[in-house]
Amino acid sequence: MSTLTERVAAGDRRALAQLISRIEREDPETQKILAELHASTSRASVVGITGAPGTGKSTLVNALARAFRKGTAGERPRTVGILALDPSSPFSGGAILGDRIRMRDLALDEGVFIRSMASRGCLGGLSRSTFPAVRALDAAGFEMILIETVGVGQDEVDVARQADTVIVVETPGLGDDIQALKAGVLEIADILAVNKADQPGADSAAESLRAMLDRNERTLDGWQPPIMQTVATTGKGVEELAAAVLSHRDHLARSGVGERRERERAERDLEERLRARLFEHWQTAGGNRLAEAAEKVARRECSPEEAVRALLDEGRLDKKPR
Ligand SMILES: Nc1nc2c(ncn2[C@@H]2O[C@H](COP(=O)(O)OP(=O)(O)O)[C@@H](O)[C@H]2O)c(=O)[nH]1
Ligand SMILES: [Mg+2]
Repeated sequence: MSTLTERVAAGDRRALAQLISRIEREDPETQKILAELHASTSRASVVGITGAPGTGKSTLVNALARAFRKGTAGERPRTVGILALDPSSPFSGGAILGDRIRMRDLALDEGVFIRSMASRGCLGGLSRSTFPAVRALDAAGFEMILIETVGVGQDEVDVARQADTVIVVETPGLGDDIQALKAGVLEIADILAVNKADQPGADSAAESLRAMLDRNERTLDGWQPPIMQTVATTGKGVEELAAAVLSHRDHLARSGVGERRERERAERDLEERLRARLFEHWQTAGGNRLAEAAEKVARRECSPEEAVRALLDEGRLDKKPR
């Protein structure tokens, strides 16, 4: 077992930071380390926080982390890992002073690990390194893992798939704009937070969201997504939000939905890995004339069906799939 594995499993923060950097660089060595760490994972609750820029996600993540650290409503304090996938996040240093000050004590807390992950302008690269980073945080013993993602695109949906609980953050004053919300947003929400509830229109925003949720057809798995009002800057409503996250976690455990999702996640993950490996295998077995075949298909010299048959013959796998 590599020493980095042992150090991460023992909760060594520097080792954890190193491992996440390696994950970001897609260092092939991380495959082995993550494999070794696998048995130490799966104690953490993964919470995705998503919503449009400026809705207060970073501030809310900061406030939520404090609430979990303190322990709310008879709950014990928990350790918190934060992954900020938002390049403008105060966690990444790009913030106005007041926000940075608010985050400072958190950064000094030994029970909190904050990491911002750059996307390097590579779509999909974001979520590719996010999941391994979550595994690393989990293996290092962080109990609540908060992932901040910006906007709601495919990346966010992918990240949401990896999360146990998704909080979608909205703000008051949505008015009719709320109709413009992408349907996908509500589909992934386990909890809705109307943040900036100190501003006018919070109640009506909450009502509109409720109406939309009720119309929305989705598999609820026995869970009715609560709509919480929060003021992230003062912490108002944040303990309640933290309690809702824990109550969703309990629901996942009690109903068996959590286990089912974990199995489905593992299956998707294995399928992806298998596809990649089979493709590699085929390529190294001589199936490297993809471009040539594509040209023939484009020139109508052969059909895609024929091309695939020929390509499979070229890159014949030792064992044919049954
Ligand atoms: N009035 C008010 N401002 C807030 C609240 N939460 C966050 N903000 C402010 O909104 C701005 C954007 O917050 P930020 O957390 O960076 O939003 P993000 O882009 O969604 O991560 C910052 O200036 C925050 O101080 C809130 O509940 N009420
Ligand atoms: Mg942010």
